[in-house]
Amino acid sequence: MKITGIELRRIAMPLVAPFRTSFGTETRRDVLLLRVVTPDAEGWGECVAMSGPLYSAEYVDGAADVLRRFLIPALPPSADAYAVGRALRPFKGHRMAKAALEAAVLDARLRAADQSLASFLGAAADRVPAGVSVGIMNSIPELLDAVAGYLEEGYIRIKLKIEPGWDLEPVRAVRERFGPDVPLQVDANAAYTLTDAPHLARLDEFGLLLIEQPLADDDMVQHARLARRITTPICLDESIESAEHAAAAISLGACSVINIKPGRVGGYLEARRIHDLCRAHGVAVWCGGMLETGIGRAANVALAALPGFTLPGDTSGSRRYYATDLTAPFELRDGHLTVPTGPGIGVDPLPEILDEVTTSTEWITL
Ligand code: SMG
Ligand code: MG
Repeated sequence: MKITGIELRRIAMPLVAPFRTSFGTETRRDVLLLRVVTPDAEGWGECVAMSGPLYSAEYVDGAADVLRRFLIPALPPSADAYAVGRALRPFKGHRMAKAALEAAVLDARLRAADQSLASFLGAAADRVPAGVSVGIMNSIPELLDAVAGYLEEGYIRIKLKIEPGWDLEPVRAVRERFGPDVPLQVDANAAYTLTDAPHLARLDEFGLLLIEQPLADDDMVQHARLARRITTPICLDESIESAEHAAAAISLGACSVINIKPGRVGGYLEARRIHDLCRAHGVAVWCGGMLETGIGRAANVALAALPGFTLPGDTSGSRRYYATDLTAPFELRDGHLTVPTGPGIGVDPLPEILDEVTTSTEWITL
């Protein structure tokens, strides 16, 4: 399949409310979209890098730069998604940029072949449970209101963002108000160190599904030590950038659960490899989120339908973040999102909305 050219399109999407984590507050999502054009079909990819290098080293201007200077020029003239991965391998890092390019090529290929991404990846379900990630709030009452609203909408798992000073109290308050049966987990985004182990052990009594990325990204060994000192299962997010990292984490005992984000690991193909590896080792996985628009969300929902995704993901409805999504909105039905069945990712950006939110476009001829 010959690629004629690729469009880099930057869009700015206002969030319905600020989203605060241990590393910062987002009020607007600055997204890079890729549109791969071939004679037979077009494909879309969403780059999940944030505006600044705070979640990880990548950031959206950096992703656009490496794509135009190195990654896109390295594409073979006629590429399938596997060939994209091979062609990009010499370039270190920049997994979110690589993932977006591979996703756009894969989408174009699948649309041309009239196959859905879900069926290509090996999906086993036609809907996936919806979880929601709840940011750090200014007060406990504000948090309880937010959680109440999400439970009313039908979310079947709640994740609370935590940081030192906002951990035991919010978890205790949510448990007291909503009871012990609400599936509840926390995400620290690497805000603690191993010296906090006694404090983190105080979360044990709350029956959490897991604690996500308590320690620094590169602290695999210390996560293994922490795992022996707390009973809450440890889930890694930022630490896992490849199937090799996942294998290392599993053999070290650094985690018993992995959050799979296709952007963080370099694409949907690597995400599937991690899924397969974890499944073979009996390690549960779930699909993470990076505040995706409908484009990235559609692809994540397809991935989350694979059989090893046994925990609810950060697969929320569009309106969790966006009053108006780029595509037809994802909506909860009985606490679930429906897996798209159309060719490729199965959704298209709505042209008028896309134009409204676009801040720049750039065309690269191949
Ligand atoms: O898409 O619902 C979503 C975001 C879920 O909490 C979420 N993502 O560490 O898992 C994580 C964070 C990373 C993005 S924070 C700006
Ligand atoms: Mg996380």
